[in-house]
Amino acid sequence: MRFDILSVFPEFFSVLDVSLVGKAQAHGVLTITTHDLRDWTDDPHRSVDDTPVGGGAGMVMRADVWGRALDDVLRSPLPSGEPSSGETVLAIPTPAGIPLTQRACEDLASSAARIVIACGRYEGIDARVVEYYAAHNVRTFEYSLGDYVLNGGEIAAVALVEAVGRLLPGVVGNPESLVEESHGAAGLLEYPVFTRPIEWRGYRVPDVLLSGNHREVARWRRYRAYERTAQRRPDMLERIDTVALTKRDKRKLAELGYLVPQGAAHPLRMDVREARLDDVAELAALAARTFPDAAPPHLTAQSVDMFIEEFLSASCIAHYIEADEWLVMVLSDRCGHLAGYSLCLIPAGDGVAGSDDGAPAAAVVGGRARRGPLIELSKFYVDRDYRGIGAAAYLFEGTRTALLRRSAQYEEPYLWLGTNHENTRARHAYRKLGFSEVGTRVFRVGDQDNSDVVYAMPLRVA
Ligand code: 6GU
Repeated sequence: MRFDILSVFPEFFSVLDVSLVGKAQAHGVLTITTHDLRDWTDDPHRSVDDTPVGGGAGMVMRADVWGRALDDVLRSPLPSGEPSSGETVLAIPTPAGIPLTQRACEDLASSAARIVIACGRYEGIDARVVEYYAAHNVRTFEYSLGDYVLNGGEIAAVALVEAVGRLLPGVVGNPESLVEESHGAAGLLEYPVFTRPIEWRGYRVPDVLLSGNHREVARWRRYRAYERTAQRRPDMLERIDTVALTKRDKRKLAELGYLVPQGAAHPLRMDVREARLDDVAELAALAARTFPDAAPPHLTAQSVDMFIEEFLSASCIAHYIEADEWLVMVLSDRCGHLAGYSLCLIPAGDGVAGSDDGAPAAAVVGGRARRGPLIELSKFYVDRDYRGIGAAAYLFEGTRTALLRRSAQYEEPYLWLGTNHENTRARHAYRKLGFSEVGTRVFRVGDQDNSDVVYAMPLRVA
């Protein structure tokens, strides 16, 4: 590949003579020619700029000078021996360009035979220059390195040569190191890397990397990549492809707030937050469609409807949201669509919530006696498409955190719930969330009685 760089500072590009790009030049994999734009000026001052038409600060680079320079450079032949296949691309660094991406660099590396880089200074190049060449069958590419301003395009030209050049065959010694890197095919930032010494200033390399278990190492790296990407580049995480994700991958992403519901092509960023009054309509609809899912088969539709009418109507939900003793948490996307909710009854002081409903006031779990309130998890529902993907664990964690904030002054607050004994899916899920079975109760839905299992757990994780 051939690069031609035009600039008023051609001496700037001596950096390209060192390192891998320098070696690639020495081996003939790529050729870099720099050109002094002032060679195409036609006045004694060798001036390349003028004041902006229409007024304003700064100077603009002249179209006539750039036109003469680019005509010559674009017309000059490729060095002999190079395949003439591939396009010539006119690349123009500018903070007003499209962000330079790894995909764009890959595309240039595979499709371009020559890249001519026109480095502007001052306020940029007269806009007619790029317009003219685009109209005359030259592929143009106005690109930016990021959302900040440099004094000129030279740094960005060096960046383009290196980012494209390293993708050419033979530039990077081990092509495998191009596979698992940031901005690679997976669309994630790269996981953290380590080398010897294993222990350095009291910091140890993570043990899993020393285990020799390749599956575990691969999983550990994938999860660290998820975490990093979630923290630093959430925009990237929302674009990853979900088809190859395992159930465990989806659960890991859910912990980070990125849910992959049934059929979703990309993860969806969701929050667990307290419900607001503007959630009422959506929340009432969610509550009405999820409540029957947990009801045992012998319950009649009429009993279920009576229950929803009495306890889950929009006006009930508005009351739960407004009343201090109730905490309503929702699993919500950024458009306010709700995929799950929890409803907790918080007793006054270190009292018991739901003593008439079978609260296990005397229960001790894991040898940890209750010293604080016994809170009732009265409702805990996740929409159908969000089951089995870690959404419940994410909603529960958000609920637990909110409850801990509310009972921060107590040493050992407890949480309890009742669920129908036939609902094995829910019972399994509650055990996985950390609950233990502590008793039974009778729970009335409409005019029918149900036998429930009662679960409890300390709110603080051990
Ligand atoms: Cl490509 N040029 C200039 N002048 N500033 C920039 C840039 C390019 N990318 C980010 N800032």
